[in-house]
Amino acid sequence: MTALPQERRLVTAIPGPKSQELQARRNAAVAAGVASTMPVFAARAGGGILEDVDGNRLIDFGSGIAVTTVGASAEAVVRRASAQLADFTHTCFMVTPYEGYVAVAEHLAELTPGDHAKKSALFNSGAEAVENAVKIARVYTKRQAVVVFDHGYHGRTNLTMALTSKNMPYKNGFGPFAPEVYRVPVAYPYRWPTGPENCGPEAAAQAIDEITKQVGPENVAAIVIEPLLGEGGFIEPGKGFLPALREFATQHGIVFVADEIQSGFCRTGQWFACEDEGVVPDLITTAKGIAGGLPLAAVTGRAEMMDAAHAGGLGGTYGGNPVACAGALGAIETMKELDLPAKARRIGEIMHGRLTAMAEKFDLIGDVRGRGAMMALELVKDRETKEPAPERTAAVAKACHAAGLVVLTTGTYGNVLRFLPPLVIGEDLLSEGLDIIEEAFASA
Ligand code: PLZ
Repeated sequence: MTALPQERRLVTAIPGPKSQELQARRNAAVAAGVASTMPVFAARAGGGILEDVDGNRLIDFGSGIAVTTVGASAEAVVRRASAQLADFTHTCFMVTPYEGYVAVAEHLAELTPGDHAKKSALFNSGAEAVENAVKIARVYTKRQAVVVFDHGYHGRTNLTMALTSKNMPYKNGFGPFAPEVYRVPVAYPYRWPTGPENCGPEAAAQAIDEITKQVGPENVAAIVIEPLLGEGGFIEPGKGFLPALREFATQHGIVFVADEIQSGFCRTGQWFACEDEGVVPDLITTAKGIAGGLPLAAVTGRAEMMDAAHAGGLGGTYGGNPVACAGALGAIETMKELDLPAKARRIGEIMHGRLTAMAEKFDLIGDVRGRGAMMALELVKDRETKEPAPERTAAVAKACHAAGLVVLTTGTYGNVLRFLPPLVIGEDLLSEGLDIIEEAFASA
């Protein structure tokens, strides 16, 4: 296997003829409900580059939605997963277990916040991990209510649709949704009525008041929150918000669940985003970055909570598949060897500097935010009214795509450009990607 050259290269228009051919086949064979950001078909990917079937090489600022943190063909992931493939693909951990699953659980206990005794259960997708965190919290507390937040995203299965705040495209027409889910305000500094300074404590007081008055803390099994909200628009809750909710959960015997599926595994410059304010969750859900692109997810948490479910109460045919576990061991090895939390902080520094400078030049940019390699721009029609600018956000993204840069949009109002490069991207590619973004703003 030859290494993929780490250079942007455009040899056709985007999409090229081969991608267009595949797109026609796709339109005939693949359900319309499954959409794609770009109509460009992948051939190879690695480092900071994604090569398409026409030979174009795109700079990757998406990582397949925050998954390929170590790159899409990291040496240790490929080596370990390939060896595992040759040994055996599957036995089912619930039939005859294997070491890789145990080793991943051991790493999760070591890497996640808190020095209490921890255990893990492995699953296939982020949504499945969140569903299982709720099952565990309910069986442990013998309570039913689950509290979630404005702008929160937790998945597309029935329960996780209920936990997710945004109707289009995630929920519209797909109800009825699971009961006993309660949504309260989140500390969104850019849009907090009294300003970003007061946002954390005020939003926490409001959320706690609503939980107390509308649900009753004694009925709440779990508070589920993304420490840095992903699909909602890369919202960093105002300082003090997460610690206040953590404290409230402790006072009332509520299980505090950090959904670190998007923000975890080095992405924000720490192993987990909740470390930023020293918040130690009871349960933590992980997926995406955990296994270098192979499908794996986990719930990790306090041993007494994780052990609350009866034997046979948790599981699934493929959960903790041996090839995915081998991939995770390769990804974790890479993160440690290359010190990827430090790499994410370095990426964050470079991006923050460049994006802040762009915000001084272009009025369209209302807010620059994020941490590490999880950065975003919120685009507004008017800086006073902060009216969201989703059409112009789509236009800037489209201009980036045409120039050979993969970028994603996000946010409740569809007006956020988000940047999630692989942490192994070279600094030259990183700044070239930022040049493309700047040019896209200039032309928008
Ligand atoms: N929790 C915080 O970010 C997945 C969704 C993409 P799955 N985010 C990307 C889409 O449009 O489907 C996510 C997340 C957080 C849960 C999930 C769900 O993870 O692996 O997609 O099920």
